[in-house]
Amino acid sequence: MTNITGRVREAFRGDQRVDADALIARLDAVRRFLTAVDGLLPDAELVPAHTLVERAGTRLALSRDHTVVALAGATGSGKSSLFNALAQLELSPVGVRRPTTGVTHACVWGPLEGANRLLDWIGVLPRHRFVRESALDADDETALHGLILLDLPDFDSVQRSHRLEVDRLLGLVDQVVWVVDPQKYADRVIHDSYLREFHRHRDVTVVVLNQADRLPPTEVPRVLDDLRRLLDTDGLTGVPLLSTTAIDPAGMVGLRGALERTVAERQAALRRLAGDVDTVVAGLDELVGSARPAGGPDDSTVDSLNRALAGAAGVPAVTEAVQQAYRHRAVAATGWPLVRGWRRLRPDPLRRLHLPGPADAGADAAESLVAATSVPDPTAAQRSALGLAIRAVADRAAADLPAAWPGAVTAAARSRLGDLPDALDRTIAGTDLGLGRRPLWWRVVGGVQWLVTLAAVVGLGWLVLGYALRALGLPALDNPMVGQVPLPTLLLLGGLLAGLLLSALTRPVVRWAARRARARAEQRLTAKVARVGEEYVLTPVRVVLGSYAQARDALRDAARR
Ligand SMILES: Nc1nc2c(ncn2[C@@H]2O[C@H](COP(=O)(O)OP(=O)(O)OP(=O)(O)O)[C@@H](O)[C@H]2O)c(=O)[nH]1
Ligand SMILES: [Mg+2]
Repeated sequence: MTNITGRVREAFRGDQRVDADALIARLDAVRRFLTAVDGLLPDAELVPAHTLVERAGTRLALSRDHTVVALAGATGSGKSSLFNALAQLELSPVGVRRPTTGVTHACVWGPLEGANRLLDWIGVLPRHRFVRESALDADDETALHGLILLDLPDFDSVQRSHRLEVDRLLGLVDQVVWVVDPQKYADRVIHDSYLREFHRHRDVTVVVLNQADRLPPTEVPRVLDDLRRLLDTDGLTGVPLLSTTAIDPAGMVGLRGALERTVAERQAALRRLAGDVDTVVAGLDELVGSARPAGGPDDSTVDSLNRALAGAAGVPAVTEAVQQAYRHRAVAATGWPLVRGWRRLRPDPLRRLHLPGPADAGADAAESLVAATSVPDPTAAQRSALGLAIRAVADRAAADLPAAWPGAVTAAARSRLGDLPDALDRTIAGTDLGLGRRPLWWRVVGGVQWLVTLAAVVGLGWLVLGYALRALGLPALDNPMVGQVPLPTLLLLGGLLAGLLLSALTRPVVRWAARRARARAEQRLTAKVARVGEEYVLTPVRVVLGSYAQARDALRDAARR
C-alpha cells in the first residue's frame, strides 16, 4: 500500500506560496472525506480531521490581514524579554521567579479592533491584549502592521495549566517562534515533544537561540551549528535559525526582520493550515489504500449467496410442492374420470404451503399477498449457510480494503439480516409459480377421457338393456356388429380400454411436464430471491464500497498541494 502523503513529504515547498483557493479546496476534500466515512470508521480516528475542518473554517473566516505569531519555549528562555523587546514596552512581566508568565499576553501592531475577534477566538483575555501603535513611532512600526505577537507560558512548566495552554495555542497560531537558550537548547522535551511534532509546519517555524550574549562570540556559531544538526534530526531542515539578545536592540534585528517578512507575505495563516492538512492527511493515510477496490463481490460469491438465500427461503420445498401440485392438478384434469374425483379429495400440495392455488393463481393477485406463507422455517444448517455466505460476500468485497474498513463492510452486509426472513417470505408469496393457467392439452385429454367414458357407459347401458329385455322375454335389441364384435360390447370394452390406455400414455407426459414446471418455478424463485439478496445484502455493501471510494478520492485531493 503506497503512502498518499508520501508525495507531500517529498514535495517540500520551502518558501512556495500557498494559494488560498487551493487550500480551501483541500479543506473541502477533508470535509468530503469525513462525510464519506461518517458512521463507518471509528470516531476517535477522525477527531484531528474534524478539529482541522472546524478550526480552519474559523481561522479563514476571521481576519486574513493579521498574522498570529507565538513565542514558545522553555521557562526562562527569554520569551517575555523578546516580546517586550519587540514591542519596545514592558508589557509582559519578566522575572527571576520561574515560571513567570502564566497567561498568554498579546501585542497587536496596528488597530486592535480588527484583531479582537481573532484574539477572542484564540482566547487571550482582553486585559492581556496590548496595542503597539503610537503616533511617535508609527513609521518605524509600519512594517509590522498586522502582526499579533503572543507571549506564551512555558511548555516545560511545573504548572500543568501552562502546558495545556501552550498546547492549545500551538494548534491555533499562524507561526511559532521557538525560543531556546544556550543552556537548554538541546533539551529533550523541546525536541521530542514539540519541534519534532511540528515537522509538517516547517514553513511556519522559526527557531531563535536567545541570550546569545551569554556565550563568548566565538562560541555562537558552534552552538548554532549544533542546534541546526538537532533541528535536522527533528525533521526541521531548512527552518530559519537566528541568534537573539533580548537585552540589546542590536540583537533583535534578525528576528525583527524575519517577522517583518512574515507579516508582509501574509502567508503564515495559509501555510500553517496547509501544514495542518498535511498532518491530518498523513494521520488518515492508513485508512485508505492505493488500489481502487472492485465494485463488489465476484459472481461466484454472489451465486453462493443466492443459493444460501434460496435454501433459507425454502425454495427447494416450494419447487418440490410445485412439481407435486402440477401432477396433482394434471391428473385431476386429465385422468380417468373416476380417478379424478378421488384426486380432488386430496389437498393441493401448494395450498398446504399457503401458496397460490388454482383459483388465486397469477402474478398480480399473488404479488399483493403480504400474508406469510407456511414454507418451513430454515433449518439451523440453512441459517448458518446463509450466515457464512453473507460473511463471504463481506470478506470478498473488503478483500482489497485497508484494515479499518472490513468491519464496516461486514456490518453493512449484516445490517438488514433481521428483515431478511420476512422479505424472503413475501418474495416467495409474491412469485408467480407458473401454475396459473390450465394447459390446453389437459382440457383436450380430459375431454377425450369423458368421451371414451361416455362410450363405455353407453355400451354398458346398451348391454344391460339387452339383457333385461331378454330376461323379460321381450324382443331383443338389434345389436349392430362391427366386424365380429357387437357394437355395445365394443363401446364398453373399447371405451374402458381407451380410457386406461390414455391414462397410461398421459402419465409420463405429466411427469415430464411437472419437472418442467418445477424447473420454471425454481428459475423464477431464484431470480426473485437474488433480488432480495441484492437489496438486503449487496446494496448495503456497495454503499460502503462507494463511501470508501469517495473517501479515498477525497483524501487524495486533500493530499494534493
Ligand atoms: N543576558 C540575557 N538575559 C536574558 C535575555 N533574555 C532574557 N533574559 C533573562 O532571562 C530571564 C528570563 O526571561 P523571561 O523573559 O522571563 O523568560 P520567559 O521565557 O518569559 O520565562 P517564563 O515566563 O517563565 O516562561 C530574565 O531574568 C531575563 O532578564 C538575553 O537575551 N540576554
Ligand atoms: Mg515569560
